[in-house]
Amino acid sequence: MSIGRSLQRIPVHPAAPAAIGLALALALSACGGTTQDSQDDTDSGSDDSDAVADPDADYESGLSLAMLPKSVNNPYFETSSEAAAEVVDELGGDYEYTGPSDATASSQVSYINTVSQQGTDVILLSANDPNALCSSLEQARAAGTVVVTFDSDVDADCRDAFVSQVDDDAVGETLIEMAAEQIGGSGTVAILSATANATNQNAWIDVIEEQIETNPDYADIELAGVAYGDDEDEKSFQETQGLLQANPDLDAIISPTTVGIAAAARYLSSSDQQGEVALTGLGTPNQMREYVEDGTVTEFALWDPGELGELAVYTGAAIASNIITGAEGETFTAGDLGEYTVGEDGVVTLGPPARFNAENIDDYDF
Ligand code: RAM
Repeated sequence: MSIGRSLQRIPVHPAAPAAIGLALALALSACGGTTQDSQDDTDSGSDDSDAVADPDADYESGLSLAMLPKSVNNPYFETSSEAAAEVVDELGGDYEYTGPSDATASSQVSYINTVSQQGTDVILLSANDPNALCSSLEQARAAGTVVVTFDSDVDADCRDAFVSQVDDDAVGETLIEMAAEQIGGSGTVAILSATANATNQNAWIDVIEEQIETNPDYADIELAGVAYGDDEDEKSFQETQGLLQANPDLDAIISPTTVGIAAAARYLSSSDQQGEVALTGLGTPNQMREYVEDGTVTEFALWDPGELGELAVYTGAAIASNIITGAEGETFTAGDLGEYTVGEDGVVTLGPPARFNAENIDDYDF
């Protein structure tokens, strides 16, 4: 999928918070919390080890899907959820968005257990840890629930498929390239991450570190360290302050989390280091607009979290409908997003990231 095609769809999921919040609330109350009887759909589910993919099959109607983000109250996941709810509606299914308020694996376990015990056909999960959720996910799968991770994966043995936003290398390379561009190719950078065990964050940080160590373009860049804001606004704000105090010569902060970059931008915008210390990373245009306008941030990147939510729904529904099993090479059509092929280890990848700056940020609304 090309960037252009991907981004043309963004206005379809405008983040008009009041209207969407109301629509979502109505949709969720109509679903009654997704309590589909586990006996009424014995065909779907990953425990069916004899499942054979039928690429010509239709999506089943009446499927129940639950999205479990890393934590609720994060605009990134709310955008994914709003778009996911629309697709589930189009497919004639039931949808629930549920999860903890803190981004920890231990808090996610009880939500996984609950939706599984409710007989939910498909769990769409952004994981706070690669391994700690595996035993509850295995129980869910044994009970017939299809487990699709999106955004942040678990160990490949614990789920049926992973819907990746972007290839990890592309994310890490984009992040270090933006930072290098913004500090003239040399200087000290620090990373403000989310939680220490988040699979996606750690994969991207690994790529940044490897690029700094091995890519001659970044020979003059030094990594001062990594701080963790836990995808909490206040903690991310304080960690930004800590990074700046501990590294008085810091040239740039890379924050590969939408929560972290917004909090760091808020800190920098009212500090005397605004414009002195570059800030880049992964953010939503709506959260970052004011900081691009006031000169705190030059450029950052992201993908469309709405499309990520849509693709997660189609992937989960395709497995639950036996259109695919999650094996490499299988193909399925994800509505208007088009055709996707399952890659190695059951990974389905949305597309490349896009960069946002003063020239284009007003073209986006999410
Ligand atoms: C935060 C979360 C999420 C990540 C985005 C970029 O919202 O950490 O997992 O993908 O940022």
